[in-house]
Amino acid sequence: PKSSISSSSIFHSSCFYSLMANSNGSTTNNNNDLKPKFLKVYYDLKSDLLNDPSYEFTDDARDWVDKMLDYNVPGGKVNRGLSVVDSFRLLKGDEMSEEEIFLASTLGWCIEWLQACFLVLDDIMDGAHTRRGQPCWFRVEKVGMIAVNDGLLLRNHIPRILKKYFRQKVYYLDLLELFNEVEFQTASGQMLDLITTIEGEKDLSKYTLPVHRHIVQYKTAYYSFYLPVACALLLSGEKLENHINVKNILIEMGTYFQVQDDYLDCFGPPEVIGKIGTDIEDFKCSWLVVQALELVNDDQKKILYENYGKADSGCVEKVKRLYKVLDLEGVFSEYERNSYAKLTSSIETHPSKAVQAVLRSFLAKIYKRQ
Ligand code: GRG
Ligand code: NA
Repeated sequence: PKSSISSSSIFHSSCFYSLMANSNGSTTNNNNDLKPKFLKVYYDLKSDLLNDPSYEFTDDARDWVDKMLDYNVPGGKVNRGLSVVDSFRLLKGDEMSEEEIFLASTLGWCIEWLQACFLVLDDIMDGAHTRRGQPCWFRVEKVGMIAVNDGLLLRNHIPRILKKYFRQKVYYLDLLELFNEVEFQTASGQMLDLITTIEGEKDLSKYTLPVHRHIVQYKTAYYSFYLPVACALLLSGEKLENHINVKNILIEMGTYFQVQDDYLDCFGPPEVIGKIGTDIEDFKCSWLVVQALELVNDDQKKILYENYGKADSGCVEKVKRLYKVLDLEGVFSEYERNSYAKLTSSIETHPSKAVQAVLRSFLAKIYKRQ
């Protein structure tokens, strides 16, 4: 089943990458050489896993895992992974030791491992064809449904990495619980997304604001926005239960980010968003259709029900025209202004200047997309 939530969620659009690029086209990174250092850590972690003393690899087994990891783990934008290092640097307030850079990078890669697991499994569920500019892993010759098992392996690599480098830390249990919790939230969000789009039961009346919000928060905001900062907090010796507020703020930012993604799918110029949106044709549970359903009169509702989810340019045009009539552009700018103002004021009330800096850095990245 195709995922119902608009396009592909958080950190997806190529414009997110471009907003992180400065005028020279290079990636903005206050601590100049953090990204190369981060990228190198992948090879250390892969080598640890391939030489795991508790498993006797055959040459073929080692070779498979090696290729599977290279195919699925690096090669994305690594926004989530790098966010751990960036956030930790802001929390520390000064230079990080080489050891600290390594540990922060390792936690960042654990998130990228989780991401790889999600992508491998999600592409199977979606029947997708390409991912990161190459065939989906399960489409690769000889892989097929072995990809399901590879997804499980990717997930199981995370506690092995954590055990090797964090076993002695006082926050070890908190880290394990954090990853377990976030995995549960993501899989639950994925489930809701899947069951609202069961083939043959497609029904616009299931698309409501609370459902949209629930899917976005569980399926993407926890692992994409909260998890990187939670890892950085644990690494700085903070207790997560003292940061419920930080969690709420990040979940709110993740929600806004997805709403913006939904909005741009329809209203963003293709040359800016790097793709031609197809949320309307694909019957996605986009923020736009959910807002439209709130605002329509009976005649307009009929137009929506008759034209949404049809792969026909005339139908798509009718839906877009209705969005204009309902002034969804205005509704979006209003939502954007409100959420920015709310987030800014919650950030200001936070007692720690360092935590404020972390939250502001996320805010600056996501509210500057256009
Ligand atoms: C782990 C047991 C278990 C179940 C997981 C598969 C699943 C249940 C959930 C997956 C839902 C999910 C998060 C799908 C991926 C969403 C997606 C396409 C994200 C794209 O993120 P980007 O743009 O990608 O950051 P890159 O390529 O940059 O990493
Ligand atoms: Na990424």
